Amino acid sequence: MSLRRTLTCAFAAATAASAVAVPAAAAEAPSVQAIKQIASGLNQAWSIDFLPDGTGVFTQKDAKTISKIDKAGKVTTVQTIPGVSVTPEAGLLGIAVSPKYATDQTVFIYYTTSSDNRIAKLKLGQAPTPIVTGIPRGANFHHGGRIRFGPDGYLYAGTGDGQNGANAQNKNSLGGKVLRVTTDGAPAPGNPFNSRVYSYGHRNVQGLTWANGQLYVSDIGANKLDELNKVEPGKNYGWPTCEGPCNTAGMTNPVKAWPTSSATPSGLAAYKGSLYMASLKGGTFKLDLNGNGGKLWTDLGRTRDATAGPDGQLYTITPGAIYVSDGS
Ligand SMILES: [Ca+2]
Repeated sequence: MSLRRTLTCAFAAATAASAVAVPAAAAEAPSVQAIKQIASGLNQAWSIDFLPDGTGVFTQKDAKTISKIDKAGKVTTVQTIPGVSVTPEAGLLGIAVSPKYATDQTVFIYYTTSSDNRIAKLKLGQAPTPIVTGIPRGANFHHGGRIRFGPDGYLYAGTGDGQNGANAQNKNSLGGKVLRVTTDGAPAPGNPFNSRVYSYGHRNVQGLTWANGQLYVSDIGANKLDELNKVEPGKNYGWPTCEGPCNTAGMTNPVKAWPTSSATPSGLAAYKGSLYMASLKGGTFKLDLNGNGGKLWTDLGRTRDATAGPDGQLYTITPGAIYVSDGS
């Protein structure tokens, strides 16, 4: 059975069973690819992170839900987040588990409201408390949304320009930035401008990861070039003056760029020495640290997130499903 056929059957079965509760292990891994579907029937799944016991917690953008997925692939919806505004790119987006979860039981989320994008913290099952508000939102697009804790213990967020390129160059705007904050949402100590801003000149950052201590981010371009960037504090990554590499003084070029027709990158993971970059144009890029490489798993269609799990597996999120693999 082809992967496409397997997926179609799995989706149909999941839809018939329930639009919310998701049956586990709906499809077998095709023999030609070392990747296995562990959940299906999801409504714009967007991001996953893990509790200390290995349980996954993931968001569904359009369902506005946080769910758990256990090691057997059993999905349990924990809660629906109130006040979430859904557009083609907006909704309940990123999720990050506190590195001190064992003592603080705190999870962080990034979501869109009718007036902004924001980061909130919560205990699972309880109401969220916003810690960063006023990240610009556009009518439909460029919301950013990925959040990850760095190796320094601070929370990093990739934001979008809110469909206003000027936000990206305005250091007083939270749009078009990488932000770095404490768990209370305050500027993290050592930030370059004594604000929440860590880097600027981004368009729509949906991927963040660290390899050998270096922060890498993916940034979605407009209609020419998408980017993989090595991010340093205080640097200007060019948008909207530059899309892809350019020769403008004071602007930092990407490590690698791809035509927007082939990439449209989202989540980013460092795993087994490579970077895995989700692609909304289908498949997942497997890249070296200079951005060289190609795509895996193009049969999956668009991929939204890539996250290294604590179980040693690579998790791939598509709008409808979750997969695990060994990265090959
Ligand atoms: Ca750039």
